[in-house]
Amino acid sequence: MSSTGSSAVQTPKTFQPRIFSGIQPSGGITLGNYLGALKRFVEKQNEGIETVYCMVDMHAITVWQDPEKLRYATREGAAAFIAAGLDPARSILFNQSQVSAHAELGWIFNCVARLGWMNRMTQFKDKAGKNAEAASLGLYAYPALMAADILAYHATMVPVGEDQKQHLELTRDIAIKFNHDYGIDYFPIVEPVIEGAATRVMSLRDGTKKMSKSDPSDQSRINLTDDADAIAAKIRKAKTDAEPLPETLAGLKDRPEARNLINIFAALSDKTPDAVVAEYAGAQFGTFKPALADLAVAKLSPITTEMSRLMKDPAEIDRILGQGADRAEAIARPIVDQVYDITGMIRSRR
Ligand code: AQP
Repeated sequence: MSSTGSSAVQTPKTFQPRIFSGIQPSGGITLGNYLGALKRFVEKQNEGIETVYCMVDMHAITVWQDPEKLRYATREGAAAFIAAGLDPARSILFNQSQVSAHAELGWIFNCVARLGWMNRMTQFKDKAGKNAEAASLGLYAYPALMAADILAYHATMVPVGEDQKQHLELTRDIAIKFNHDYGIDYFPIVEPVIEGAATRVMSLRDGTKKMSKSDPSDQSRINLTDDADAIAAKIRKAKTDAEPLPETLAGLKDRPEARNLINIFAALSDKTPDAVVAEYAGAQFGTFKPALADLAVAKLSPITTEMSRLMKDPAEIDRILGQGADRAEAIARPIVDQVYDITGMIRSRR
């Protein structure tokens, strides 16, 4: 019997490998989301690990979303997953709000996370900006809900881009504190999986800023819905410097825009940044940018085409999300029910 006094509670000592990750439908999917997340989500599925992926619509509303646009972006995000190679029969694909376990566990974690921890979250500071008083409480609490997204599945690995590292550390802290406070080894301590050449794709207009869906400038990003001409034009106009490409990667140290384009090339071509620099050593951007544009179009166009085909049948996307939600619920419900037992909540409606 555990220290909670509930005989219903069992202590899972080992956790089967399971991957969870998500994307916000807070706008169109960008090249950053594709290289930092989607592409790698599909690789993980193909490695044969159990994979659970989610359009995190409840995270999206931490900043204002027009309801029709939110529905559209959720379907479009799901279409991007499938077009990028996700198989809804092998992976679980759903939208967060259809599985109430996320919100329920999110509340419990609001009571586990400490204000001091939340105050250190740099993404809140970045997103709330100078007018933090006007930011939603949800934006502040976002990382606790993210911890719930992951831990409601006892997920052990979370592939994300570099920007989510701090939130995953918080997820670990929440799991450790919950396990400690209730004297039970209940939640796994998750491992962030931040790998590849493009863990942080930068804005095409400013190599020190992350490429983001919500950047006011459309020129700052490549959207998965951009056509070949738009992709080529954005790469042609991408900010760079006047120097040719160096002989080695070390030569890109203080050249964030050039480094970003090399990383994008490497990630799209499944090469290392070192190999790409070696290939284009001494080249001017007048040579490198068209090569990058051709590569980006070749890799992204099939995805764009498939996305627009899938978007013609929104009912089919909703059906896939609904089926995924049923499968997600089957995993998360018993885990969250056990949390109620552990924390001393009476559940007598069975
Ligand atoms: N620029 C990026 N480079 C690499 N990975 C990225 N990710 C996001 N931007 C980049 C990764 O994509 C996944 C989903 O992110 P998200 O949609 O949950 O939210 P985000 O990180 O806040 O992405 P955006 O595009 O910047 O959205 P907005 O503008 O709405 O805030 C995550 O794994 C993330 O690391």
